[in-house]
Amino acid sequence: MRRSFYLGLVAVALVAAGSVLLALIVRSSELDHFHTQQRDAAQRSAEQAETMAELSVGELATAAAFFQAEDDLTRDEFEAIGESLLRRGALTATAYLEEVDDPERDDYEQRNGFPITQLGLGGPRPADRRPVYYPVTFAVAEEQRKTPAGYDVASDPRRGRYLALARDRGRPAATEVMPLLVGGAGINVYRPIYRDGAPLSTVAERRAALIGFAAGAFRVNDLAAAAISNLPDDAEVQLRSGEEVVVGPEGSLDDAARAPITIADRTWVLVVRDPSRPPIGLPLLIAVFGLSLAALLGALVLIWSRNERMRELQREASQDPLTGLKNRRRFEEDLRREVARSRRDGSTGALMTLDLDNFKQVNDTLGHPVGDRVIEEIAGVLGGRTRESDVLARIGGDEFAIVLPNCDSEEAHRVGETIAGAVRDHVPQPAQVPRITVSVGIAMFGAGIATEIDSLIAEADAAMYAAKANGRDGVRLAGWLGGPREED
Ligand code: GH3
Ligand code: MG
Repeated sequence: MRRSFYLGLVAVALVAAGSVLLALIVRSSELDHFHTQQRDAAQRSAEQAETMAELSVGELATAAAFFQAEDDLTRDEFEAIGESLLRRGALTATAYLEEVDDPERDDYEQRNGFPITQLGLGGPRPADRRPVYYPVTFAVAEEQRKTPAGYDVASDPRRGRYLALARDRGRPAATEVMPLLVGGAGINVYRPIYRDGAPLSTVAERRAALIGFAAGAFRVNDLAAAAISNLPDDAEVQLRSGEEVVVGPEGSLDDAARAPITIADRTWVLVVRDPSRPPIGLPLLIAVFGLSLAALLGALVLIWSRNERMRELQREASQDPLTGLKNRRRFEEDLRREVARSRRDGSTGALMTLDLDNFKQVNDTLGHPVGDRVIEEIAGVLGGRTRESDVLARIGGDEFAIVLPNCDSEEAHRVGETIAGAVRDHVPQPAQVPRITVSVGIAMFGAGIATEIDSLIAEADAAMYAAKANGRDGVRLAGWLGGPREED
């Protein structure tokens, strides 16, 4: 019983632990799936932003190639190219600035209505070189009367060093995020343009061959907008440059995915956090269901074990510990029930008491343990000679009793003889144990026989003692002792 109880408890613990484990596995796989999706989304978004930037940087290459190939550009040609580059977003602004010799300056100023020194592009034009176009990112006269302001990028130390970097390295350079002249924060990409066919192996050669730059600008907001176009509306997005947040909410986003965005020679990090985490519903349901099942099982195990214990106690209370037969208390209960039933049915039954003959000798000569063993063996013999419906009990030291329902005195006598014969024929172990015999007394009960249980037992005992007195190893019927009993 104890073993089954502990096995039950182990099963309960397994169900509880299993359900919690299953819930955790389901939750972790849901989160894994979610994180993979979030990572893929961040990756896709970064690629999208990169593609947008690459297109623009590519346009710069086109523009650079054009400038490089042309020996010189007229104002009309410049405007046509500039227009096309503006339309395609490769440049944010263009301005054609004629370089004029000093003698022509007045004339130029007169024609254009503003002093060209404002643009920082004065000075004589070298005979062997085409005009140098440094990027002028903004040049417009907002009001007719005002002088237009031009912005010579090379003169700005913050931007100028990226121009120098691009020129010396021979490849596009991206600035850090800075305020753009066209408004908003963003990055500039400068691509160096060298004289066609010039040697470019060393920094010195590249510096000598430089004829200008193609410049592009990306507003970080546009970059972020390109990145988030395929993200859910409620996604939180940051564009980071190192640890600095360039676009998006400050601070770090918990449990977010990161993907690099590389533009020219610089890399930014796109941080994406999708707030629509998978709900905890299913794993919670599994855990609650599993734990409830475990609780139910636990309750069942407890109830079952209590019932088992009760049954065990009942068995112990009605069982003879040596032989496993019914004990005297249980025997009397069963006898009372059988007597009442026989009276109801109008049938008769027999009570048989059996006492081993001279059993004391076995104990005295071979010891109590051997005596015990013999009692057990005889119990086995009696069990083999009784039916399922009979009541067999050990009611004293070497005394047994059998209730035979639905039988008359003749049949009872016959059964008594058979049992006595079986005991006599039994060869007890070990070999030194002498053959055992038994004296049997029988008293009848049931229809027409008014007898209390105690006197019925006393009658059977008396018959049994009569059998002893008659030389033992025999069967006696109670009716033969003191004449027939009174009928009801
Ligand atoms: P009788 O033929 O008159 O019955 O003689 P007996 O020697 O069998 O004597 P009696 O029935 O009066 O005594 C029963 C003996 O059985 C007494 C005791 O030594 C022995 N006995 C009683 N209970 C146990 C038991 O549980 N185990 C063992 N080994 N012996 C028992
Ligand atoms: Mg005896």
